[in-house]
Amino acid sequence: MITKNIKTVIFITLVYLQAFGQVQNEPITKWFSDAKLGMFIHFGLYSEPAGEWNGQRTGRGDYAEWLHMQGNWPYGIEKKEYQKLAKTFNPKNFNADAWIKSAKEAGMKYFLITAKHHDGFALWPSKVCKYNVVDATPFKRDILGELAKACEKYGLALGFYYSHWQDWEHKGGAMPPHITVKSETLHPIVSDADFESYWQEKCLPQVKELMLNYKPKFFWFDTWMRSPHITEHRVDELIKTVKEIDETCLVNSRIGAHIPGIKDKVDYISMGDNQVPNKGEKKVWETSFTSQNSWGYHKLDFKWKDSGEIIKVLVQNAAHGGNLQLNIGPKGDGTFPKPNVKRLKELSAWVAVNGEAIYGAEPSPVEDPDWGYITSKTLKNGNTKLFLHVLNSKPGMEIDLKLPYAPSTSISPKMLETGESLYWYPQHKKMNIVMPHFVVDKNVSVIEIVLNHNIHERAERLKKIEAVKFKAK
Ligand code: JFZ
Repeated sequence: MITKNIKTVIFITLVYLQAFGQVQNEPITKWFSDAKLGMFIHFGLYSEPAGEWNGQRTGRGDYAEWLHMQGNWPYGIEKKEYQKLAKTFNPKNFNADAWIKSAKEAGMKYFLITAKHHDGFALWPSKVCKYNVVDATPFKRDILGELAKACEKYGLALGFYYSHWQDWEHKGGAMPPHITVKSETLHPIVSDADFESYWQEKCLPQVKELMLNYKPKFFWFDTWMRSPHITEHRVDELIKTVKEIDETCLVNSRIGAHIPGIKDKVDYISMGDNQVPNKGEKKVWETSFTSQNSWGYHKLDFKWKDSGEIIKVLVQNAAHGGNLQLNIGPKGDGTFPKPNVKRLKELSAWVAVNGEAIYGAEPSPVEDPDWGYITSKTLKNGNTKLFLHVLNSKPGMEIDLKLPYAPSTSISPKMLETGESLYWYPQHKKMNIVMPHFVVDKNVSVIEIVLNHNIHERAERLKKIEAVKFKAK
């Protein structure tokens, strides 16, 4: 009886250790690289004026969240004037559950929000600075707290955008470079000593507060050009502040975009705004992608991207090992603009059918074809499954898939959505596949191909054989 118990205990311990050991071996970025799709939110005092100030449209760049600097263009708005927006900030229809539910339904695996943007206003009851949603507005609700709860409920990873460099509220926060706005008189150049006081009094304590209060899984810090204030030492200090509380919390490269070797210091790489590269990176990366031109909701900006474009960028990034973070600027009342509601539904329909080709998928060893993009997965038995993402498919159109070797005739390509088997014929190291006569998806139609081997191993072996042959010659 006793030995049996001991045996059971040992058995359970071994199983536990093995499982635990495996979890430990996984890189901390695994969830992020599997995710492929996230929601980015720009929300704050600027959401109500939405790109308009005294009947005038915002200036250069036309970003609604830059109203403080771009309203009354080109001079910017006096701090006292801008900060009055807090007195009327009251997003009555804000519903954290509804936001996160729609993100979940659209296939988003994580959620990122501007905890504090450049204007320095905090969306949580910060003890560090009274310029926040509870102490300074009639709304008096902890927006981040409500969102954190909803993320927990729907299983989305929560992350914060925090403007560590620019802060237009604190006297020591960095101001926009003077080439950007004509604000010399309003905003003098900040000395390093003043910046240091902002850094110690506001930036570091607020980041610590966010870590302790809401346990985010990642941060998105924001610089985009050389700044004398963001030194390597300060970048290290900020990373340490995060990692001391939670080692697994991810940090992005825009914490110090201009610092040499920054990519080695951080967990993931952020592309420039709306930048969709043609090849991958050594580390996991993401593109933050606007729905309109502006990040914050802009009522006079009608450059809405359609869902086809969004889906194409999603598969292009996935094929190169990157994520897409689709930005939404909620309106001043706390609801999503109608065009976003529609696009989220369209995205939701696409991922409901084709999600398998995206989530947890990897780039394939096959180079990008001219008709679209390819992702791949390694199956449990070690074999490879390829997903061909065909853009703008036409009835009966022919596409070719170049393989590292001659294809076996037993391969059977199928449409992922309908299950239709596709006719194809081999030609040297190529499969010529005929698309269905009824277009499955006019944006991105996905074909799945199960190979009876591992394409990476097969390609490696071929390379070695070729090398031996070459030597023999
Ligand atoms: C910054 C912010 O100023 C902007 O308001 C928004 O939050 C966006 C996500 O980030 O703007 C940028 C940042 C980087 C570039 C351009 C604008 N860039 O790399 O070209």
